[in-house]
Amino acid sequence: MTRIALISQSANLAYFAPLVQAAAPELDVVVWPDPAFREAEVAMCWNAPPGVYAQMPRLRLVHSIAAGVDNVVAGQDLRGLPVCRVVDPKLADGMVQYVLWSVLHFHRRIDVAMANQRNRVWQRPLQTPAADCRVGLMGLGKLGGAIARSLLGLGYAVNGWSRSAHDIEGAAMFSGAEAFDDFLGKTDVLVCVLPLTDATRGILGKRTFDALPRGAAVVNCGRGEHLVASDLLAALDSGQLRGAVLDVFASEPLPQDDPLWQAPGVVVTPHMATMASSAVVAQQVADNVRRLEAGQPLHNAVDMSRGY
Ligand code: NDP
Ligand code: OXD
Repeated sequence: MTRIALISQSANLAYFAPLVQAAAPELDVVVWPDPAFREAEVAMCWNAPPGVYAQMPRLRLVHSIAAGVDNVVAGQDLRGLPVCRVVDPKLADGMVQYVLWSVLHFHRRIDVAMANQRNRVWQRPLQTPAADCRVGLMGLGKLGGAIARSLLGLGYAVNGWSRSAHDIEGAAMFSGAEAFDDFLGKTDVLVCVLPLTDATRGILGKRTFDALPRGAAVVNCGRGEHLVASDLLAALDSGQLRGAVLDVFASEPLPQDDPLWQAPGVVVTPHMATMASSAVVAQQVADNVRRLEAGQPLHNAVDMSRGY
């Protein structure tokens, strides 16, 4: 009987046990730190404790419960193990909604209206057509591609930046490090939906902010470690940036004393941009375990040479 271990150092994944069991009754499900995890062939993880796979000699598959795999591979010796992620079209729907709300916040100057409300000021902020608002998407994968198409449908000017070249009708496409500054210079609202890798860590920092037009805004829905928070605060302070919507943080929950909570122009949300349903996650993991056992190619396997 194949054993699957639910592993997280920050969340109690026990709620997945009945869902995985329902999707694959033949599996033996255990929850870390139950010592039985050591004999598991499959690790189903969010924020895995560093070094945990080294304690699992029978391990054959690492499966993230999320779209990102950064926190299931960080600090681990993967010894060539396959790593899979969750890809769910409904996940993209949620992200599209969140990013649309963030873009509207800046494009329709809701941020200005809210600041005015706090001072009882009745003043209509400048309103401009969507076509005049240039949204720059960092990442054009499952999520970024869906965001691009939705925003284009609403009339926004969409620029996209990715590692390899893409073609999305109606959007201006940029790829690679050499095109980054050009992309930034044409962006009013910068949206990050990149995966966290060695190449993208800290990418939302001073150099990037300085290359944006003065008064641009930033939305981070990727990972907290994309952002250099001190650089963001400095850019807001100097007026280089007008505001930021932040959904993800290097430390979650965001610590009580973190300056981002109170920074003028910053909206903090608790990693809620989107989430796959637990039943869908359990089904996708169960399907992949069956594929593993049958020697078939796995779905949504991550290319660990590029880190996503
Ligand atoms: P994908 O793997 O489908 O897409 C990743 C995109 O990022 C691709 O377009 C890729 O380029 C691009 N990219 C990767 N590295 C670089 C780089 N160095 N330079 C330029 N572009 C790069 O991922 P998803 O769209 O499914 O998810 C993206 C991330 O969103 C997740 O990893 C996760 O961190 C985050 N997320 C956040 C959630 C939230 O609630 N806040 C929920 C779900 C996900 P290319 O196309 O050329 O390969
Ligand atoms: C994900 C997330 O990566 O929830 O799916 O952040």
